[in-house]
Amino acid sequence: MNQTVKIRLNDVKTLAHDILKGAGYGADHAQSIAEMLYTCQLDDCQSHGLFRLFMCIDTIKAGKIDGQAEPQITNPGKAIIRADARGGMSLLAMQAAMPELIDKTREFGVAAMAINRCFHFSALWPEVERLSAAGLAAIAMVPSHSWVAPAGGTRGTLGTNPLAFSWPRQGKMPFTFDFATSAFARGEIELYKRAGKPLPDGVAIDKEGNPTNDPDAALGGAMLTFGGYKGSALSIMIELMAGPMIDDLTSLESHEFAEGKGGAPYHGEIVLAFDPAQFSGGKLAENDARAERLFADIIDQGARLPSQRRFAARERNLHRGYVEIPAALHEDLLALLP
Ligand code: NDP
Ligand code: PYC
Repeated sequence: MNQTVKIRLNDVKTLAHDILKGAGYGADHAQSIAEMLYTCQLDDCQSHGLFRLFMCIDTIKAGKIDGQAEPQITNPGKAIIRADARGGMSLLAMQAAMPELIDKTREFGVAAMAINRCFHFSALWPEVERLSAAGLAAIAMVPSHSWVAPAGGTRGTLGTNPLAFSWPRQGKMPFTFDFATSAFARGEIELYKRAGKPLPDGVAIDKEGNPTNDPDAALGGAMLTFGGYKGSALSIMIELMAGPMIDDLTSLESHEFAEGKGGAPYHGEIVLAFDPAQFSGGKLAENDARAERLFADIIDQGARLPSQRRFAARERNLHRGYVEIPAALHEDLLALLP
């Protein structure tokens, strides 16, 4: 970051909330979106923090979202919870169904939540981390828009399709990771564009299918998956599990639905939760200790666990009472205020 601005923690939520309300989101949606943006900004997740307000506003402007939608929660199967966002942003539906997902997982050992008919702009780690705070392991997956070429392909078919996992640890922050199955998240490429920086190799191809380091050419061409055919296969799995399996759209279909009008993708999300206590054969403490041995062996080598940067940022920002964002971003956000 070059020039930065410090924003006090409470002001992060207020700024986001006021922009969202002013743009036409209902009070509950504005509150849940602002909370998510604050949570990400607190952890210095720049690509899905306050920066994502632009996508939220573009979504309203595109005219397809219902900014007042009230989610509806149903139980199509014993351990399945369906949270129908009914054409609104995903977060209110997710929040409404989360307590039931936790209860069902404790009851059955395994449970799944399908969020349907939602616009989706956010990071997934806050959702799986919340489940780990309740002592559960969790996986969350979501498609997006068909910006990403399959390995060996030349045009966008897959979404940036993030995969998040979290594992509860006694008395410690959970083991959590959350990443796009594209080499870069779309939001990260947009940040490179804003900063006028070239992309590293291996992130995207241009419209003609040639490798490119130019963010504009990447956004107009196709993104690449991480890890070649391995990331590509994981991304296809996410399309299937969070698309047709839960009776919702693939990234291709979401892209078509948008009709080039911009804003957040519209599709579904799946969250799977597991209760380690019920798998443990009565040896939860012993099994937890074995998991801790695994983490210790990783850390002993000087490697770091995923999310450590994030947890450190959270602690630092909470301690000092503010977050720092680029001054140019702050200026552009202020211009969104009603
Ligand atoms: P990153 O590449 O920034 O990070 C991926 C994960 O890897 C993080 O958990 C990170 O931990 C960890 N990590 C990074 N470096 C190391 C390292 N050296 N050793 C161990 N772990 C490491 O993620 P992306 O840019 O791919 O995704 C960013 C966010 O974008 C995600 O939260 C994702 O959910 C969101 N997203 C949302 C989409 C949507 O459709 N809703 C689509 C695509 C992405 P740490 O944070 O501590 O560095
Ligand atoms: O960064 O790829 C991304 C993204 C897509 C939808 C929300 N974020």
